[in-house]
Order: sequence, then C-alpha cells, then structure tokens
Amino acid sequence: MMTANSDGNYSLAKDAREIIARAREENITTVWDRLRAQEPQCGYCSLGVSCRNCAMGPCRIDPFGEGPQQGVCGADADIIVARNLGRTIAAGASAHSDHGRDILEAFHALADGRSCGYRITDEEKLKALARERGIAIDGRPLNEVARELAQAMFEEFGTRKESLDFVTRVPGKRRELWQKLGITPRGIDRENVEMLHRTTMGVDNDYINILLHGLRTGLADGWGGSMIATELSDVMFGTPKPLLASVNLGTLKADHVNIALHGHNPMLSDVIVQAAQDPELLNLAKDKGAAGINLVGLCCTGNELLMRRGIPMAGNHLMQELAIMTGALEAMVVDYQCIMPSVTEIAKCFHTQVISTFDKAKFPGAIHITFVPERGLEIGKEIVRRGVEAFANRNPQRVRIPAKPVPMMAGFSVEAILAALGGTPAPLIEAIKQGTIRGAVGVVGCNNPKIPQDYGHVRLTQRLIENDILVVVTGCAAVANGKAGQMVPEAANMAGPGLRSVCKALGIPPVLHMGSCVDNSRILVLAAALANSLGVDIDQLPLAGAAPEWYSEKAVSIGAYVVASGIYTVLGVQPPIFGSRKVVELLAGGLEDVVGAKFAVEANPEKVAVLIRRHIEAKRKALGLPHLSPEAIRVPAEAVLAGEIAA
Ligand code: BF8
Ligand code: SF4
Repeated sequence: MMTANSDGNYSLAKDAREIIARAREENITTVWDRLRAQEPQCGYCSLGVSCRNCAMGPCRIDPFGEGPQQGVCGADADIIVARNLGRTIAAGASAHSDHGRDILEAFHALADGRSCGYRITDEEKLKALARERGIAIDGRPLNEVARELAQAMFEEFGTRKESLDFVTRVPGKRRELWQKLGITPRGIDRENVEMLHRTTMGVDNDYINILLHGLRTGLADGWGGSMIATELSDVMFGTPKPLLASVNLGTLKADHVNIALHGHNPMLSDVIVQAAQDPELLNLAKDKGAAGINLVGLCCTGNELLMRRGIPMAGNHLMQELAIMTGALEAMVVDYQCIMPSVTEIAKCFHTQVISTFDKAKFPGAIHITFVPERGLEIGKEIVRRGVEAFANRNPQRVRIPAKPVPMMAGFSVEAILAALGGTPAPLIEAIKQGTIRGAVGVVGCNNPKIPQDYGHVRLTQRLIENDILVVVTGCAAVANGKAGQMVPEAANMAGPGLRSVCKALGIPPVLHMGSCVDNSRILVLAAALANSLGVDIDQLPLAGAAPEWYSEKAVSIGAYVVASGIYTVLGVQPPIFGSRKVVELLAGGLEDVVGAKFAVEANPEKVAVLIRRHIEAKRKALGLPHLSPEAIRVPAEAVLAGEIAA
C-alpha cells in the first residue's frame, strides 16, 4: 500500500506535490517535515495508556505487562484508555457545539436587529424550524419568530432538559433504544461537562460506563450543536442548492488580489464575500494594479462558501501551508479550528498577511481584528482592505500557481437531494430496493500527514462508486474527491452501471458534497428520513461511514454519534485505544449488540471498500433485498497486482 513518508510521496494531488518541492528548494518546513521530526511518536500515547489527569501522575501502563499495570491511583489500562477517549470526544463535541453557539448568537443578534450584514435568507427553513418546535408563525413578524426560535435553541445548551429537541427527528425505535441505554442527549453543555467530570480522578471507573457516556456526548454534538450550526447557517446564509465551482491551488489568480478564508465559521466569511464586491474596494484593487479581488476557501470555511456561494476551494487541511507558498496569497483570514499555528511562520517567507478574527483563537504573528456580528460588514471591509493593500508587497517573481482548477459540483443539502428526487426519498429507496444503488456511504473527515494526502478518500470513493454505492461527502474528504474529478456529473462514467444510470437521469455526480464537518448533521437527517420512510431503524439500512484520513478530535465525536445513530464506521487512522483490549473489543465488536453498529480500523482503502461492501450486502440480505455473498466481494485484482495489498 501507498504509505506516507516511504518515498516522499506525500500527496496524490499535483498542486500539492509541486509546492512541496518548492518547500524543499527553499528550506521551508512543512507539516510532513514536522511529523518526521516527531518520529518515532510516543508508544504509550499512541496506545492511549498514558494519563496526566491528576498531579499524582503522570502515569503510564506498560503494554508488555512487565512494568506497572496501574497508575498511582490504581487506574488500569481499560480505565485510562476509556477516560482519554471520553475526553477526546468531549473536546471534539465542544468544538462543533461552540461553533453552533456562535452562529446562534449571530442569529439572535439578527433577530434583535443588532447585526450588520446579515439577513434571513431562507424564510421557509426558519418557519419549518419554528413549526418543528411548536412556535407559532401565523401572522407574526419573522424576526419575532426568529427571536423565539433563538431562545428555544439557547435552551439546548446549558439548561436542564431530558432530551434535545432535534431528537424528535430520530426514528422511534432508535429513540427507545437510547432511552433504554440512558444515552438520550440532554443539554449540549451538560454532556460535555459531565464527561470532564466523569473522567477526573476518582469518578467513573467503569470503562463501559465511560464509553456509553462518550456516545451520549457525541450525540449531543450530532443531533445538537452541529445540527444547530447547520440549520441556522442555512436560515441566515441560504440552504445550499447544486452549483458548479472549482477546486485546487489553481483557483488562485496571478493577476488578482487573492484572499483565502480558512477555518469553520461562515459568519465572518459570508460578510467578506459581500465586502469583496464593494465598488470602493474593487477600485482600490485596480489602483494597486490588480484585475480584481479573488476569494478562495480552505478547509470547512471554504466548504461553507463553496456550498452556498460557489466560491472556489483552494484546498483541504494539508493545503493550508502550501497555499501561502504559492506566493500569490495576499491574506489568509482565519476564524477557528484546524488552522495550524505554523501558518504565521510560513507567511513570514512571503508577503501574506495572516488575519485572525475571533478573540478565542489568537495566532501570535497574525494581525488580530476582533469580529463581532454587530459590525459584521464593516469589519469584513476592513479585512478585505488589508488584503488589497498587501498586493503592493507581492513579488511577481515569487508567484507559482501550480495547476489548473478542476471543476466540482457542490450544494447537496438534504433539501436539494430531495428536490432532485422529485420531492421525496421514494425514488432513492426504490433504487436501493432494486439494487440499482446498493447503498450509501458517508466518506468524511480530514487529511492526516500519516497518510498520503487524499489517497484514502479518493481510492475508497472510487471503489464504492464503481460498485454502485452512492457516496456522500463532507469536510476535507469532499475537497479530495473534488480535486480528483469525482464530483462533476460526467464522473457518472466512473460509477457502476446502476449508479451511473441514476446519476445520468438526474444530472448529478456519483459523489455528493453535503457540506462542512458540522454538516455531517445533514447526513444524519437524510439517514433518519430514509429509515422513517421505510419504517425501520437506521441500523437496518445499507449505509456506512468512513473517515479514511481523520486527525481531529472532532472526527472522534463524529464517529461516536454516527455509530450511536446506528451506522457502521471505518476509521483509516488508528485511534489511541489499542492499549486496552477490552475497549477495542467493545468498540469494534460488542457495540454492535448495543447500538446496532460498531467501528472498524483499517488504513488500506482497498480493504475498507471490501469491509463496507460486505456490510452493505449483509444489511440488504437482512432486509430481504437482492444481495451478494461475502465471498463475491474481494479486493480487485489490479490492486493486488499493483502490490498495493497482499493477495
Ligand atoms: O471540520 S475535515 S481537517 S477542516 S476537522 Fe478540519 Fe478535519 Fe478538515 Fe473541517 Ni472537519
Ligand atoms: Fe495517574 Fe490516576 Fe492521576 Fe491518571 S488519574 S495521572 S492514572 S494517578
């Protein structure tokens, strides 16, 4: 199999390779160099058996059984591994949910008439959300409805509730199961705080009990914080509809002021899109000798803008340093999450200004401009002006734009998917029943320098679509597939005959971009809608999830809520749990009997595709649908011949 670092083959993408070569020439350190400098990484931490939860420690368990088997307090490997995993889930769930709360606060300011540059773009969605919560809408001004909705959503965070409101979207059987297991998510903040409490020394010492609360904490993210972020972003910035845009570093323009918007929260980037159209700033750009102002996205802020505005996408996680190294970037505007602290260091080698914007996310070496929704558009203009002014400092000799942009379709919200199907999930269900489409898989998550960039996403997706499995993508996975050309309607030709015919009939790609990482909540809503219309639980559907190149704590939280919602999930990078056999056996085995789904860990996408296809066929069999036997599903001969996998 292709492995990172083995031959300097760090990325599948041409644009990345070319700029990595430049980094070598110019002696600029990148994420791949820093990974190499860290190797070998700590074995105790990799196995999850080190603990520094109190000052009697730090402690570690000897995985070979020769040294200590307990920390100073008496915690064994099972307790330590489960506690560490629980804290990781809480950190990831907190990141998504704090993002959701920021959106909610901006929405509240909008409802109160205190914001600048925002409006209610999708009135229908606002009304639907209000109706869902029993908020009266008839004859009331929209902002009054919005204010009451905001209040109801604030209640989802800190106050004492028995269940989050969005749980009503979950199929009844699953809700009953969660109730029975005691994992129905209550307040979002509550589950996170309770996880930190439980994992402090001397509280929860039962690894099963800790892991169950891990699922509950994840559910408070997926059906809580993330869902609030997605739904309210749709109300304010518009529910995505299919559109054609472009992707890779070729989206940077040599004759334009280039401003990259990086991070996760659309509330700043959306006003920057408005600011970049300001005639005064466009004139200023012309005065400086630029043909115009070109905005591009990075990571999930990029996905938010791509989905709703068709703003071109410069790249995913591992492209953030490389985008600066094109020498063509005037400003990198960052909000929060997944922004490497290294960007300010790399920016020093070029003329790029890094501009940080959230008081909770400061970057020494960056210019900090505090963002508040009350002055949104004004601040957006100030930021764009800085970018335009930096154009004068650009050295044209240093500009290297390494590729031509690749076209990519995005904008597949649940609403858009249902609209493409004629308003109901029935045609998709029919196609699944007949076997034209075998099932659907969410390929999500990050890049991780331990895996050649994009390889896990692109190869897995290829194998799934050629076997008639519809792929839905979010986050950095979506960007990887976009760069590889898998996300245009013509990519239907890469799919198997069944999926191809459906895609051609609908004019859609076989890989549907559903948004940023908080928008994994869209996948939950779609899965619930399919289950509800079939009258089954989610775990009975021929669905799966995969995070082939995950790195972030947020991905662990996503994994927790996806599995707890009943969807089998394969991780491509080993989580630090292998120091406890019991924890591994539970998560990759016993959990199936508890929530109807489990995790698997497999780095090789050829093998992942086999695992997932066998899983989907088993689910089809259980539903009485036409299915293939497990023996019929193997790693393709060409992958074996290419030496990518043992025969
Ligand atoms: O939230 S996929 S690297 S950018 S964590 Fe980050 Fe991972 Fe990308 Fe978006 Ni999600
Ligand atoms: Fe060590 Fe226990 Fe303290 Fe962890 S909680 S550092 S295992 S004494």
